[in-house]
Amino acid sequence: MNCKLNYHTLKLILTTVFFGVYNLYAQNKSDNYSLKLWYNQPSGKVWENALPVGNGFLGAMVYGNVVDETIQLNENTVWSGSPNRNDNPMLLDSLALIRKLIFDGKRKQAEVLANKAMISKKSQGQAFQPVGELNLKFEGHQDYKNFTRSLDISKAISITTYTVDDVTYTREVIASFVDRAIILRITANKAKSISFTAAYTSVQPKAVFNTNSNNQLLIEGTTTDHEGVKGGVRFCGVSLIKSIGGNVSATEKSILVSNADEATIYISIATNFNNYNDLSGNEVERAHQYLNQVSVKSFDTILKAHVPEYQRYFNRVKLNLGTSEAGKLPTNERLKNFNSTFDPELVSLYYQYGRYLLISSSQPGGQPANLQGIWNNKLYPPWDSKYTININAEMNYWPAEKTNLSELHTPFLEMVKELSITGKQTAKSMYGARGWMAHHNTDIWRSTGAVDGAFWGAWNQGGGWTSQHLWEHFLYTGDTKYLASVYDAIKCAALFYVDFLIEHPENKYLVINPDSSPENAPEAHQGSSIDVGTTMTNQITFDVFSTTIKAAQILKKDKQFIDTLKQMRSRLAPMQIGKFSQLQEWLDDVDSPNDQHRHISHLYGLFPSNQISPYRTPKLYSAAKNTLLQRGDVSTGWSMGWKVNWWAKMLDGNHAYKLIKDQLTPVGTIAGGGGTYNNLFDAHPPFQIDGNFGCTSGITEMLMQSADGTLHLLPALPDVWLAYGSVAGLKARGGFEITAMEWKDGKLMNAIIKSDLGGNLRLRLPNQMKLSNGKKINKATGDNDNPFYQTENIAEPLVSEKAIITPPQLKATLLYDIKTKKGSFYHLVLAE
Ligand code: FUC
Repeated sequence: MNCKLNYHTLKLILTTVFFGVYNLYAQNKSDNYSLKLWYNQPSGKVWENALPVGNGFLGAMVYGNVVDETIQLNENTVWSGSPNRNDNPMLLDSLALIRKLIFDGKRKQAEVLANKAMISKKSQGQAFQPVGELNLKFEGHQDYKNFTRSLDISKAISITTYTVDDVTYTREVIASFVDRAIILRITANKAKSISFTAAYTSVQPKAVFNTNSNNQLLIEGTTTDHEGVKGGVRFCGVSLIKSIGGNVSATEKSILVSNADEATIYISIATNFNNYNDLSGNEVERAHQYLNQVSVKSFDTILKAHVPEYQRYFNRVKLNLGTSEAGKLPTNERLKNFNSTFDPELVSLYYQYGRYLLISSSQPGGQPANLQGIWNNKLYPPWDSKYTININAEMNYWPAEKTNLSELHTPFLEMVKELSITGKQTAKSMYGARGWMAHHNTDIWRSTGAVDGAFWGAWNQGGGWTSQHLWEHFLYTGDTKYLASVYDAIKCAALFYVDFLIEHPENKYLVINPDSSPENAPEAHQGSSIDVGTTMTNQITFDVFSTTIKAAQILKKDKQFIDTLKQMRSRLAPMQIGKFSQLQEWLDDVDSPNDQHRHISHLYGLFPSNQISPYRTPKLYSAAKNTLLQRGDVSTGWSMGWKVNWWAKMLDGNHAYKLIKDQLTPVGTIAGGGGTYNNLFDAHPPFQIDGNFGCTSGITEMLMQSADGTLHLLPALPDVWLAYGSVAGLKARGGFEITAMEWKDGKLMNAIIKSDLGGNLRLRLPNQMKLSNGKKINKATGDNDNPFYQTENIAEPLVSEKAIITPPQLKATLLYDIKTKKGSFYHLVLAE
């Protein structure tokens, strides 16, 4: 069968079939509202009204205030403290007793002891901190009209315009993706109209402000001491203001610009941070070096390089879910109206905003996106704006691979590699185990100790879960050289489990003890979270072993170790279906059907893992659905973001869409839940970026899934999107790219798939398709031999006598096989 297309035919098809439609759609619009956040009011004092720009190293929140403009500044390595560890080695002596107490059901006593012997006596994790604010004062601009401010996420630029006395002023702000700087240009449509004063302020107690003879504005300081760790990150910010016409002068702490035709502010910030263990850099030299490089260029030159560099990532994915009149209003009004009008463009905007935020907060060589990405104005932000690795930090990276931003996964993967070094000492000193581990939090110092109290901090699966990202990156890229480079971290995550698993005295399963199911506790355990053999932990252990086995097989390594892992894996507890027909969260059947806890950790097996499937494990699928229904929809932002993914995996597009509606509700208007701020930041509340990323991932899972042995197109379209839609550029495991895909009246009409790695492409499709050259596609037969699509056999669940298993009623799908060639495109069209 010759289903290969040559490149030129493909280009033609792409243009006519897909982009033709897309362009038509774009032309029908008077303005490109679809990729813009915009407002008719300044932010005032509300940080969550301001608009974020960032380049992975620097972040800024642009308030768009007329008289007192504020550009709030972050640099990704400005954290409290300095290199430190926070293990509590007392645990080693108490471990046996804690384990015994837990096995004896004395969980409360075990928790008291764990609080003493396990929880860190040192840092509970350090805080991501702001640098300060650049304030611009525009005297005489009180009476303005024609105000708008916007963030164009197709170009990564924020623009504020307004008119005073018939002079129209425009301020443009970018965080350059080429230069390590934030640049702001102020223009006016009348010469000599621009006058303002610029000065830094900061919540950093040790910040010092100055100007120098070159009319540069300086802010320097050292971050704070925190929880007994000396503040050691020195930061230096230098801003240079250049004007065309007029005059620039300096006072002791501010720069004055008067009667200029145009002004450009170049903002550079650097620190002494080299890595988690080394603060020997020179922040002053660095900041001046970045400034010198950028300030010789005009704003136009910088913008001309910035936009394509940003679009190199952003333009890889296009999403069209339809348009409506509702999309013409300012973003805050659209958010307010979303639940009562049909505004499909707000969903595509929110989706692309998730990608924008990842591109802006996570760039190779920089720190991973933290709880607030790279945007924080508080000295001690909620949960320190660090990395919570019992869900939140992982969620940040769910969209990375599938929305075609694979390189942007790297900062997280680098962090995991560093944790595999720091976490080795924790495994040894606290648990007497080989390998590496981490508890539920980490920070820029890659701390791996247990923090915050045993209720939360006794969870010891941070290494296991984060290590799965190393493997996922391989599943998308197929890069064996990369796999070899991270194999040690993958293997040593497993080694920790080999040493730490222990036989349960009653049921003889291999279990983790002490254990917990993140931040939840059943009433039957007297409110104690500390436990043994929880479902999520068993699932993570299963994945850690399975991926290590596969990685070792691919790299032809460690035969004996593979045997050990296989043997131990077979002794893990199976999943269980309890008396309320739910998937059990704990080893004993103690879940309450009224529990609405935001963490539903035992559904890790449904997503992001793939142990529960409608096709392979129908009983577990049925139980997982009951659990989702019992736990309810409305919750914190990230929890709702996770639920969009789960309902997509349930193949229930309408329920997934219901969660999108809950998420796209103005913060404070949904009782007991999160929602969204005016700037489309997700609300826990407070602001937490994971919900943005989780929802972007979930929307992708509604359109395409690639974890269950097949590449499944349109698995969970909600009714509201059935009429028409298209998406281009999504990535699937095994190096497949959905170069274009279009549906109409619920039917998949067109799909062009590129194969980067070759191998069998097993498609699961909602309707019959043929190749564009008229040839039939082969029906799938036997197992899918594509190595990136291998699924694991899951043990039969134990089912309570009281459980009712409802067999899933699934829409019919068709399975096809295409033997693909590396680098080739395959174009499928509807077969009537
Ligand atoms: C976990 C969650 C909280 C919050 C925090 C940062 O502890 O349970 O809801 O998101 O992380």
